[in-house]
Amino acid sequence: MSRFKRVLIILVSAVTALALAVGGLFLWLWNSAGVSTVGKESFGNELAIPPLAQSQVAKDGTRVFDLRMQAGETEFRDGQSTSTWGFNGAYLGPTLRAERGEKVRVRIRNGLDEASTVHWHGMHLPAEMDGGPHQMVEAGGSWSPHWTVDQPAATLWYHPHPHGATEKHVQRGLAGMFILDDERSERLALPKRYGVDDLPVIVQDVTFDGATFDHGRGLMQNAGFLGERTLVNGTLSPYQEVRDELVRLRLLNASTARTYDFGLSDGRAFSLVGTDGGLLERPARMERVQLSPGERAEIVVRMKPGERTVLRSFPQGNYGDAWQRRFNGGGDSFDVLQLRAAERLRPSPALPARLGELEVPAGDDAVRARHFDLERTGINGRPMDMGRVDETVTRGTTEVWTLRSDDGMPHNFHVHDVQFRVLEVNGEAPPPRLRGPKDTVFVPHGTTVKLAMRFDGPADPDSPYMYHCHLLYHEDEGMMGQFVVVEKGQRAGAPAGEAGAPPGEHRH
Ligand SMILES: [Cu+2]
Repeated sequence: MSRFKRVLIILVSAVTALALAVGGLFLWLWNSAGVSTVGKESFGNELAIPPLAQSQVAKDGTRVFDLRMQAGETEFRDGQSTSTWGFNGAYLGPTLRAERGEKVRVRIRNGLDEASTVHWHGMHLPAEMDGGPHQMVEAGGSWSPHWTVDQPAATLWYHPHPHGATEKHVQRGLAGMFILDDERSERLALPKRYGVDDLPVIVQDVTFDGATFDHGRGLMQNAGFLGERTLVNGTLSPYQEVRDELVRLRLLNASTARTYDFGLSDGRAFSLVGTDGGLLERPARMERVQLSPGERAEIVVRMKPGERTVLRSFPQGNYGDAWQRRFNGGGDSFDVLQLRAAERLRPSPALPARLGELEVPAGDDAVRARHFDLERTGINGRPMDMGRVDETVTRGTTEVWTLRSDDGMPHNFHVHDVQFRVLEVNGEAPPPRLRGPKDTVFVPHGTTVKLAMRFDGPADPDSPYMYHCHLLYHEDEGMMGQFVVVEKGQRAGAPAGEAGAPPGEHRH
């Protein structure tokens, strides 16, 4: 054999071996990327129900709550203690509850050893009370935001929002529900006994490494952290006894990057009665409701005596291409919560045919259109800058905002202060699950979403509200922008560039 032939054979063998190795590595990555807990959960733990927060009513009628951010230890599994953070406890926080028209004040103390914030997700309130990255609460410090509840009954939530560290603070356990009531919601024949037939369902995904949380991201996971299991209200493998024919689940996706498509394991339909910002006009029957991080849905499930069914998250058809479904969680499935009906169930009244009027604008009176290109590297090509106001909005006006996501990965979009109406998804009327008041909307790759929202103030040219991707890894990386609400003709001020820094002293 000539020397040339020998070299050629060696080269071809080497290239073949390399190709096989790369192919094998890819196959291994592909096969190890998907996650499913369907059929694997034992449902051995009774669901924890976050306590309703205590409050006092001050002389001027203000309802006052106390929240303390603190570090602690949580036993998610017997005998294994995990370091966690929580409000008034080791993990998550109590459920705050207030009525429309009430004045509320929340006295927050930061008992952690680092600065954080508390943001009221979905709440209509003055920008300086919003708890965004400009309202930092130093370690050991306190903050006492107050406002008047001026929006319909809804399932809102609270969580930290420190720029660049939100993912970490939420993952460690800082999150809680904030339920609003109003005259209509109190009158309607909906299940409403908290913890009995009206259940908070806070869903988070986690991975454990021994007793500790493993917050590492997989090789191809550009959506952010995707956990291997789910928790509900901090309970692993949970079950809930149901003693009523109808049970209302207030679903909150408090995961940092994972989108779920919730349904029941036996395929039964349920009634969607509320979205992020409150009740729909009428209940909508469906078998699935998709929730990206930060979104909520209130569903009512009908149970038969003695039966069991499981709240499940199913693989998602609209999530993106095969690559995204595989590596970014769209193909994953989870058995989330088992419902166990008692042998005898209390009869529940039929659901009302009408729930009420939507207060979100239809968009026909919009005075301004804005466009937002959603890219991981920044919105409209610009990464977040604390000292830059991106959009200036006139108080008392309606606007139409168009979102476009086209960079290959899933995103969503959350706007502070307002609830919006989804007008269109890819040029068509939105599906029923998007027809209620919303503050967060899923925008998978290749999607255009059109929203209408009204900015009723108050005006504050110096304090911005945020809009951002609520996949917290993206948000922390800079997929966020700022808007201020001003009086007609007024100009935006200069927000502090860094927390605590006076205007004009921006650090870059
Ligand atoms: Cu994103």
